[in-house]
Amino acid sequence: MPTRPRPRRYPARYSAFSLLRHGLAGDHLVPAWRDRELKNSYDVVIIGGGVHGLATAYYLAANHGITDVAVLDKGYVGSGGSGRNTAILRSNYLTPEGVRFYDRSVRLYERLAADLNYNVMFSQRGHLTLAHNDSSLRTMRWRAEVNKLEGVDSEVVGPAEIKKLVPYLDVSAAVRYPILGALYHPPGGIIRHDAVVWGYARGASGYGVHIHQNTEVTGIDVAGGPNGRRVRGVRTDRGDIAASTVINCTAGWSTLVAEMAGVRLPIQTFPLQAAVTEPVRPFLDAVVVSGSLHVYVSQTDRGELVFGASVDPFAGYSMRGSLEFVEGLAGHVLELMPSLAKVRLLRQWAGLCDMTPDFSPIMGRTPVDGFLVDVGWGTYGFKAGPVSGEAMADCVATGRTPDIIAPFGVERFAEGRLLGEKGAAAVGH
Ligand code: PYC
Repeated sequence: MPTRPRPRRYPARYSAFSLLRHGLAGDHLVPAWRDRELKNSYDVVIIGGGVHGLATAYYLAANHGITDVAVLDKGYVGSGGSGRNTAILRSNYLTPEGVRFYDRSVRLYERLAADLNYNVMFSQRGHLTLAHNDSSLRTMRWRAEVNKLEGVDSEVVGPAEIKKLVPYLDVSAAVRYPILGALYHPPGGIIRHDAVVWGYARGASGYGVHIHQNTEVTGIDVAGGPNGRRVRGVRTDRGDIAASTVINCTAGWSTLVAEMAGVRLPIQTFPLQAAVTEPVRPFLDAVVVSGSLHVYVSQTDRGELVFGASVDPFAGYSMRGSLEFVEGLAGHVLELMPSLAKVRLLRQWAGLCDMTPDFSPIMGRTPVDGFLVDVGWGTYGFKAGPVSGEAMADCVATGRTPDIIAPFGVERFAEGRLLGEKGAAAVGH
């Protein structure tokens, strides 16, 4: 059992006087993580500097003492899906395997600020998935029962309870999409997504992990081993790196990276757009999702309304916003909350979602020895960051696939053991 390395200490708490002293002295700009020389060999190379890659690096170091680890990102940390999502956390999934997995993530998120000594601003304000017709209501009941059996707090509530939780929703019958009920999930909420990324980066770096931004992987070396398929390292635009373990933690480019190692994945990539308004007075506490209207809304602590929808109808790699999206989104939001008609949108953006046929991720070992994947995150990747990092780190350190991710192996597609999560994956896709 390796002894746990001690993380480098960073200034943690300030009194009012020390804050003033640091502010005046200008010595408060301690970088959250260190820049290091790129070595030509590491024990573990992680491709992708988003929440999944950084959490994996952090738990490898913190839980297993494995610190000879490099996280490579072709851009800057959090520049992919981790900085482009709508920051919603929840565990009210449909399959028992999914519920258990995301519940572990919510629990890790609940203690993340303390674990990382970094304020990630997790606000468990409750999550409501509205049902506008009988079939949605049936799915909500189904989800509530599976959630309860797995110990997750979810229940179906009626219009009167919804009105108490979100007074600005029109729950009368006199609307085009009447609200018949909702799946209410009190532990759900929102988090400051970039703080999570920075916190993990800082934590991992404190243990000695190397984080290399602007370092693009251009190839993966595979040779030798019992079946001629053993990973040897990666090629990058800054030189070759030897490694006996390489983990693909990318989103958007996961199939292209896996193909570099000769692994084909059943994934198609779609853009997902989102938008944010000017700040308005706090009026919306819970996160509100409507599958039928393809929309979800939350209000940040600064007062902005964050809106998202389902993925674009065509596969692609574009990360530009479109007018069609904003038009559709505005129409759907106004069906739910007509009083927002005068609120102005400030920004819109897109991220890339790697969709699998069953709307569940692909995690664990692959037919290439030493090459692991943590991919296929569709529209649900950010909420799974902590549990994925913890499980992938266990998988590398112990050589065994942890039970919590065993259902998500890539072999399920060949074996016909799909894990259908479509009924609980974001909004209707
Ligand atoms: O699965 O909760 C979700 C979600 C929100 C935004 C995209 N996906």
